[in-house]
Amino acid sequence: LQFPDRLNCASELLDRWVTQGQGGRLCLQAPGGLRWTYAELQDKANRIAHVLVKDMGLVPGNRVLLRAPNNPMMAACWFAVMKAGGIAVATMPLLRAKELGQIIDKAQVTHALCDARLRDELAAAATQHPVLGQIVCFNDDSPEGLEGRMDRHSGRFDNVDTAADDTCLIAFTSGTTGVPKGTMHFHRDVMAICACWPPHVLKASPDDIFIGSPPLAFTFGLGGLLLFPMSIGASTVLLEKAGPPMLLEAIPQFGATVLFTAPTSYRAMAVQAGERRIAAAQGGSLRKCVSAGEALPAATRALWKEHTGIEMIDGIGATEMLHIFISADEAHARPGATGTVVPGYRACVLDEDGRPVPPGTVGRLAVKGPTGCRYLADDRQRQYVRQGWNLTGDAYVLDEDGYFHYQSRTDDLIVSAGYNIAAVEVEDCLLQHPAVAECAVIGVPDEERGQIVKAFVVLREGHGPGDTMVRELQDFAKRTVAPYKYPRAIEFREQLPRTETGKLQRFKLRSV
Ligand code: 3UK
Repeated sequence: LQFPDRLNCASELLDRWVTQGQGGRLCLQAPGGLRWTYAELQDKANRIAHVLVKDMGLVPGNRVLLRAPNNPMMAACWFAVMKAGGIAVATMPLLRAKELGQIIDKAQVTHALCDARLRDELAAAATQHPVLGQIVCFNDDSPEGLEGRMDRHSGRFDNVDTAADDTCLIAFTSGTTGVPKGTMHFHRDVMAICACWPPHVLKASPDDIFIGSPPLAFTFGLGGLLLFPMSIGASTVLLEKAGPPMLLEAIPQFGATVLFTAPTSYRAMAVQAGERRIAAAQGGSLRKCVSAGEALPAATRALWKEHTGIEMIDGIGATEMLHIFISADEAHARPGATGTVVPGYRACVLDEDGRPVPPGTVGRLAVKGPTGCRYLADDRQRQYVRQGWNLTGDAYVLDEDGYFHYQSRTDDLIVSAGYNIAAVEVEDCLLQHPAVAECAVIGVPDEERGQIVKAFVVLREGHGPGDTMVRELQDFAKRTVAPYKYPRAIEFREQLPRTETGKLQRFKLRSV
């Protein structure tokens, strides 16, 4: 991949279409009838860039916090920051003042664009962290609100002539271990992810309509729901609330064709749609379904296919790597495997000393490519990157055919009575039982065996917890996988602890 020395990703992803006479193409849609073309999004982003520079005193390199649910103004603000040469620091809508404060402090955030409905927590954080001196809100009718200010500026803006390796984004990890880390990405990294996975694996077309749930503050959502569609001139539907019921409704309503969401969300949609099948896919619009963020259980892949006829596209990505680096398209999907390495990247499986292990052996996943980990002021950089290889913290098995099979997080592998047990395999087995809606498996300390397998289970409607159900699930597991893998302990829950991005927080299960 080659990029010119000077590069601004907003010029490539947004302005290019208008310059090429394609400004009339549909770009963004949202519930309530909002439809913006590429030219309209450009006009908004240009006006916001003027507000940032002229009203708020932004200079290139300043960090701009963005806080909003997935909506078109959030997208316009993101591009405005790029155009003005700022650095976007997107934050999850559910964050509280304390967490926002940590981010403001760590990233030295000086400016913020915020959805007025989420103003309070940010205002509280800013009082504690006066480095953030400039906050302007949108969805706000007052003349001092962003829309009022936009009216007073021009719809034309000359993008700041940024270098390809100027930082344009600081993404915070969703924190499955509890402590968020900031990762820095350049303008060229944004273009690199658009050039790797989408054309080689997703293979969407300019007529596709993207939809999904991950927040734009999560790089899975930023890529899948904004950068990737715009890199090919396609359109995207931004939903502020995108739980399974809303997705089931919105997919047919917008005629969406490409869906991005997490494995649990696919499973919940399939379970909720029940016998009716998923209308969206029954002779309907949906044609590509991408799953990432967590291991995709083979049972969920099978359930989704049974309901929609669609083979899912699984892919592992990481905030540190910006997007997906191992994946497989529909035709090459293998249940139980994440896929093969995405063109542009290299991946291998290493032992504790950093030597490649033979195929079929569990080891640590290492990845190298056009994007990679750059932590902001964090000494964990040394643990993540060794000799140019990014260690994602995942245990994988590489098979003879080049497929990577997810096992667990490296610090999560269950070792019970000398056996290595992959939590996902046990989860996948339990998910095949008709009473199980969701489940999570961890290793808990045990005097005799070192660790034992423990399952947390959410039951489907119409099934009750109790000793009989415990025995039933244990017998089922013993019949389905090697008996030493069966969950010796089972606890029933109403729901499982998850991050805002749908990722299971195993550390919370372990600490009870
Ligand atoms: C896990 C997966 C198995 C894995 C992400 C797509 O999830 C994303 O980024 P995060 O920084 O977490 C990274 C970690 O999540 N993981 C993600 N996808 C899979 N495990 N199968 C998968 N398909 O532990 C990884 O190290 O939150 C995903 C695109 C962009 C992203 N940031």
